[in-house]
Amino acid sequence: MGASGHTQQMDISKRYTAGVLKYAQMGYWQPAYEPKESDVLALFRITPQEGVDPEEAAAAVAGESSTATWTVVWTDRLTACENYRAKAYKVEPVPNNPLQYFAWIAYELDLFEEGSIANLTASIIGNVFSFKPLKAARLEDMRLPLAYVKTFRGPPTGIVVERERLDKFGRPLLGATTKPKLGLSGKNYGRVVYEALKGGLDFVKDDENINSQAFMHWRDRFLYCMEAVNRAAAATGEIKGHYLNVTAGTMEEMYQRAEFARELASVIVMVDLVVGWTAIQSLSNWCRDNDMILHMHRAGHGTYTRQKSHGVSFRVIAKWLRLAGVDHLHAGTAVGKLEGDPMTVQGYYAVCRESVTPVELPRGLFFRQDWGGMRKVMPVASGGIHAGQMHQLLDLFGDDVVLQFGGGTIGHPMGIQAGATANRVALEATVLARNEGRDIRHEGPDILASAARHCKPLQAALDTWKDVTFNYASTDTSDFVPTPSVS
Ligand code: RUB
Repeated sequence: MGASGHTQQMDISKRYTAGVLKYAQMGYWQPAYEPKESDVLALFRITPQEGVDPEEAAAAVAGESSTATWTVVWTDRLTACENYRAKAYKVEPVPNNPLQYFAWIAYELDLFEEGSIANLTASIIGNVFSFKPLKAARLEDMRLPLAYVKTFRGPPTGIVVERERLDKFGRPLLGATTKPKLGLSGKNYGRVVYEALKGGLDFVKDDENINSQAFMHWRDRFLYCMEAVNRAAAATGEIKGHYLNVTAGTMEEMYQRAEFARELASVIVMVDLVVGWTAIQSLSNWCRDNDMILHMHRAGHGTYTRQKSHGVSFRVIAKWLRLAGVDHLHAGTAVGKLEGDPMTVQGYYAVCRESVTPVELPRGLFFRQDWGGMRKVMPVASGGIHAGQMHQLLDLFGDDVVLQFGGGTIGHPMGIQAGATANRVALEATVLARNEGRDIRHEGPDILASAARHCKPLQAALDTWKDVTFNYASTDTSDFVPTPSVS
């Protein structure tokens, strides 16, 4: 593959003579190469154009994501080019998909600046996704060598310290996203927050698109929300929080908002993925210096993570975000309104929570990833879930997760406090049953029904939402096992 029409097959002894060589001939296909412990590894799913040899396509991805261009350049010889060239070392057909191939690529560690996701991504996903000889490309997974992992600071707080600060153990945390997403005034917004926290939730959350609009400027929101947090904490004796979204148009403005959140004694701030890698790393540093939990809403990710043939898998985004340093990360529900195959989603949770993420093909994990003691990220399950699914959520995700019910709290027929109480009682009943050794996956509906006999809000939640499902086939499923979606 090269500039089509001009491609010359040249004698390899003339490697540095001006002209066009295949990427494989330029040294980017090395099937005998054995990756080193210190290499950055990437697995791409590629769909070559008709007639393009998959090994050449893999070499082209290696070339364009490291040192190559479309033609020979003599200036290669001014560098340690044999080292700096990425090496495509394996190509294999994707199971049950004759048009696609997995291409395995190794990168020398020297190619990357320490502690910079911006730099890593500029190489790995910089050019290759627009490359004409490929119909499509997707970054499926990465292995970051320990030496590189240790150049990042990771989550500012982490799961263990978050639980200690909040004094909440042995169960998932409960949250809710304030609804409607846009339009409430500060005072009404604060009321929603108070009701949800007082009713039993641990956290309430700004939505991704709440920043500082005319109907509610950010300072009003922060003031009313923190009044709600403080009143609910006083009324319940529990530590409460509201994720104050500091997303803004400039870094200066984000710092200003974060600092006001700190002055008001918030335990947590929030930011949207759309602010970009450098802004995320800077805010993470600020959170570390200010003992603040950082909640990450993955706004926008579906534009490039969802389709299996093109883009970047969310498992890779989750790896980058753990390095960049977030404490909470929206990682999917498997049972709610948004895309999420159950095993694929469990793979994201493993990226967030394991000390060493193992290879598990059915969960989409292609590499063993040693996190080198880096703090763990609390995954957040959010999007179209309700109390009647509590047993499924606990069974799928265990304790270290925030379960967030926005509509499933605020839309409760008896009011917001009742909605929160329904979720808290459903959670505690299910955790108790699990701890007593019951099979919550199968007995869950009975466990919830008997808890509801003593809790009218839970009964109303079960009655209202019992038939609601989002039973559509997932698009991002494992290539290695079929997994039925959970409704
Ligand atoms: C939650 C909601 C959030 C999504 C984001 O509202 O819409 O913005 O959780 O998705 P509700 P994800 O609980 O009413 O559905 O968590 O997958 O990034």
